Amino acid sequence: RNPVNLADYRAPAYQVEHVALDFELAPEATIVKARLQLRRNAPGPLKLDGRKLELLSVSLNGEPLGDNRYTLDEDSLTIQDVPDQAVLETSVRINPAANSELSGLYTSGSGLFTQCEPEGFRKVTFFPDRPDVMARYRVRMRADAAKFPILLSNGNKLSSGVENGIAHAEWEDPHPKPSYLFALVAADLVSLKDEFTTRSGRKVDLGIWVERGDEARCAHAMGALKRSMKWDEDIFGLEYDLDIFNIAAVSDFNAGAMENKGLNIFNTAYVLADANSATDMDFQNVERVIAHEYFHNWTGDRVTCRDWFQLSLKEGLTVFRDQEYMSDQFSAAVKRIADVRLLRATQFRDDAGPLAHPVRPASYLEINNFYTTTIYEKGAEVVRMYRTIIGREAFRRGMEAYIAKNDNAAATVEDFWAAMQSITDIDLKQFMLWYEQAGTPEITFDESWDDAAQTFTLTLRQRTAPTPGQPEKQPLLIPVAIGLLNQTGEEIHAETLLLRETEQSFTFKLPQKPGAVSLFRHFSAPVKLKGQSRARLAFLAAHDSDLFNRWDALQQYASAVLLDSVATHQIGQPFTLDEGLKDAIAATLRDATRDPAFAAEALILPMESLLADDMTVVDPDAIHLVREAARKALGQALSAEFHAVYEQFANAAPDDVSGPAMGARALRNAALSYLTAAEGPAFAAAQFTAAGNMTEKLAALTNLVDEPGPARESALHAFYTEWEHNRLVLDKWFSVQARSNASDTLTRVQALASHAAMDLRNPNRVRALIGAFTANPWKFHDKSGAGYKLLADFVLRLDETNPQIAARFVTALGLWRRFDTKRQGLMKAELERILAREQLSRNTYELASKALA
Ligand code: DPP
Ligand code: ZN
Repeated sequence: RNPVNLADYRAPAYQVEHVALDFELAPEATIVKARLQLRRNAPGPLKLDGRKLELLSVSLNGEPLGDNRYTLDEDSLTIQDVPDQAVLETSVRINPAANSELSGLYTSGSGLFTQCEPEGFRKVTFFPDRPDVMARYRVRMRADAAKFPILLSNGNKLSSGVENGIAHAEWEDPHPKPSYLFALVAADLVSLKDEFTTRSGRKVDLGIWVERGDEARCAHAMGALKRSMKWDEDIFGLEYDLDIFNIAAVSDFNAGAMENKGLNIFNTAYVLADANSATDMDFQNVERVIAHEYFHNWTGDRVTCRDWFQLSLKEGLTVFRDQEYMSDQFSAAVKRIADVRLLRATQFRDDAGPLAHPVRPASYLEINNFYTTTIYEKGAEVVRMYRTIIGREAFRRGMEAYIAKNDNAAATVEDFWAAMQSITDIDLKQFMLWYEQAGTPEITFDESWDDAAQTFTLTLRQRTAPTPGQPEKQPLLIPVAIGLLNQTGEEIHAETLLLRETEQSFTFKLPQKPGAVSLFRHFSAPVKLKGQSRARLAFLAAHDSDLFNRWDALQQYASAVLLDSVATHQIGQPFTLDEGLKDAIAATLRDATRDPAFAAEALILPMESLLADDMTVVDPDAIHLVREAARKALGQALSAEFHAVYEQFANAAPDDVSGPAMGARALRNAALSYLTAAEGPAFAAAQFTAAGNMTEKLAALTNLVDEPGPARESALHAFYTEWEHNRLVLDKWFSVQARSNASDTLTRVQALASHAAMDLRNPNRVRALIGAFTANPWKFHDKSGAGYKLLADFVLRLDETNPQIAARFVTALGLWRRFDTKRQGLMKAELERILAREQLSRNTYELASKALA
């Protein structure tokens, strides 16, 4: 098992100028003929990637090649002595029905779909399957018209029709693209159609292709697509560049969606949504993912990556773009809060464990293991920091320079950096470290006031802990957005500082001694800020004009007092509610009308996993008991206030998915959680019965499943009976049980694992059960070790069919060093059991071995 290293990058020996593909499609035996126009680019033989392909014929410049002219192994076809200009033709047979990895060409339901990123195209045909080989494609397809009436590929459609029961179609993509952006769909689908006229007047036909009966649930996705197209023109001046934009939805899909040029392929979970079956969160996810994939048309497709080490070049940038889009659609502060919550809960954890890696890794065994929150979300933070450092206007010009310079090319993160550096005088050299150094910097600070000079001095220190392979870290260039508040909480100064040194002081001349400094406003850098006193946090939670920091101060305050309670619990003392926390929650409730969505976020106590991150030895039981005790005590102490909020915000129309309506429901559901903790399941049961949409229904069910008994059973039964035939809703039925705090969660999850509706081939269903279960720290870390065993069993079963999904779950065992010795032993034993399996996939091997190292 040899790693791939960034340092070993070599340009491809041949470029492919044009590809003609011919598909005779059938689920069990598809014939793919490829005609490649080759042009020499660098010294070396012609090496084509190919996996699980049955080679039928190969010819060079029209001459069939005997098997003495090439070497064929499991992964490649190599031909020596190829002229500098040549036409290579191959013909292969593949079996999409047997493709359970869901990469390459595979069957889902009765249709055929592709997923080629990152290395799926090599399972379709022999090809230099690397992103720096960009070609123009022409695709012909033929298939049984009764089963596959719809034949789609990238670009514009040249022709289609039916002859003698055989459907045929021909597509051409005028833009050169890497093979990972190739797409093909052959299925019996129907479409919701619409159109969009770009700002220069190009009329674009839009189509969202889904199974019959699902058309009615595509309206939100279509709206999101048109909003995204307009937004990218308005904000970045980027316009769509083909006459057709299609989206096809598929039920079995490893990821969320895929940005194939002109033909995005989506997990149904990110397309289908109506108020009856989808929660507000689902609606927002559809909006976000539609935007994300659409934005890739420029940041990913027109400008692509030179190699997979540069993955964040397209993903970090495109996540940043979808974050900005979403914050323009809804509340910017609430969006920032949600993004930072995710970053801390997943990326900060990864960064602190054995799987930590830089935004641009230097080496990998299996690239599929690097579609991580570090590449995506930390990558987005890196892009955001450029903007914070050089300013919005300069950033926009930097983006223009980046696109103009790298259009139709395969770029590196240095190219992005160079574009930004080209339009600013600020020295960005040091900024490259953000791509190269893993780990989350920790920031501490000191402050002093000189009364005579009327100056305030802020000293900031940065330190990044060692990560695997990187024992020594250098100081980073960190933008620190600050606000200085006076004694009554009014802002007297705001500025963005650039921290470059390990320790650096900044002095301000001020009319008066500040009351408090608000640091890292709007989370201006992905760092951990340490050492804020509780008094300071309480003050900022009450006064900061930066809404993000106001929320964050309350979170940090709550974390501190809950962790105190964990310590008291561990020495056998009873729980007492902190008065400051009670006051802050009461103030949030009093203020709720001003911004209900913000209030809903502020009411949520820090997640168990986040509290765990701040403990030297994680005690999942104590964390859970304390957090629940706090929820209950707050619900009791502020009963009248929670009731009032619950009543006051009951008026949003069930099918209204505007920001204010979603905010009202979020706030109400936050109150419901406290009311249930304090007063039992009556409210949740009533809400379950009265619910007018899925948001209300699922929130009620989430509260009901925590308590074993008839209320839970009848609600689960009713939900199952109503939604048995809707896969996406049935996923919710699985995950709500896997997330439950009830005493019998483990046995229920075990039973659900062999439920008739459990489907190992369907990644959404597996994630709904196992992904949700690992997000339930109290149950997953049950001290019996049963949770670990259940997970490892799944990893081993899935590894045989879908290694990409299997490997993902290994990360849940990666943090074993953080636990007590008993749990450590149990977690390690499961990792060792996984590694002991013969024929383990490269995916799972890489993560399990790194987790143990
Ligand atoms: N490239 C995809 C994305 O949009 C992942 N499969 O993130
Ligand atoms: Zn993406």
